[in-house]
Amino acid sequence: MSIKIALAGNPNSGKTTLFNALTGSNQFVGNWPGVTVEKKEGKLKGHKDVTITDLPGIYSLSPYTLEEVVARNYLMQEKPDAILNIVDGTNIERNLYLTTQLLELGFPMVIAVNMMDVVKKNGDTIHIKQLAEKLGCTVMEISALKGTGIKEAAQAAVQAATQGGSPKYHSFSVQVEEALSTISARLSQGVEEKQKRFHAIKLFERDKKILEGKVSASAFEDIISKIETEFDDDSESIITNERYIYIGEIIKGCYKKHNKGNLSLS
Ligand code: BGO
Repeated sequence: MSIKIALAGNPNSGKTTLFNALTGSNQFVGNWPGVTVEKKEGKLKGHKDVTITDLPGIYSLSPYTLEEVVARNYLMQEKPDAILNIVDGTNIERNLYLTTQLLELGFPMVIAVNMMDVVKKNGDTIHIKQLAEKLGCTVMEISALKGTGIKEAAQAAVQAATQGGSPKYHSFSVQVEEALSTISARLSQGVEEKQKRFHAIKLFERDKKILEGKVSASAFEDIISKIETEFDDDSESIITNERYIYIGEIIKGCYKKHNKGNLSLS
């Protein structure tokens, strides 16, 4: 059985270091179809049947940069068996912005919190178990540079891929959730059930590249503008704000900065 694992993370999160450590010289380099963004794939060391695809480094799954579009098209079209999301532990709040969006795609996912050598050296604490409970998926601590925890993280991703299932995702406010359900219900059978939520969020954000040509831009305008009037804000900002509030809550319970002596949001 062949297994496809997508490696996703922010630029500078240590993705290349992890990819190289996991695949060694077993890599193939090319370009993503139609664009000059480099595509790297490799076999997981000791697992001929496991292919790791290194996605471009991105901060979000929005449609604004070529890298974001390449990454999300791959995820939606190729449908990996699992995502290995590398997160920079020294910059965890910012990195979780992408993580929350990846979870909404509905694929099995493992989070590898990287740079743990630096986090520990700084005397900071990340409560990995609580983070896993809050995010509803496996979270492992690693140092890609030192090679610690990486085999275990890869093994966890292989296990998640084999087991299947969807991770949990966070709920937005009641009004937004209602709008997402309505949009979701109106999506055709062309969209796989577990990917409906991601599509509904993107359509709510007026993402023009999602379902391009299949859904008219104005199809959900009535639902979206009703919420915008209620919140006095545009739909994309509503989603972004609610996402950051959720991430702030996670950080409060799971991250402690040494020199602050109290729980930190930064
Ligand atoms: C430089 N721990 C530590 N301490 N550093 C790490 C870890 C880790 O676990 N993982 C990665 N790094 P990329 P993207 C560098 O290149 O893999 C470091 O963009 C330097 N370079 O070594 O490239 C890694 O693919 C000069 O650092 O990330 C790299 O996601 C001085 O994080 C950087 C200091 O890793 C980004 C660091 C000339």
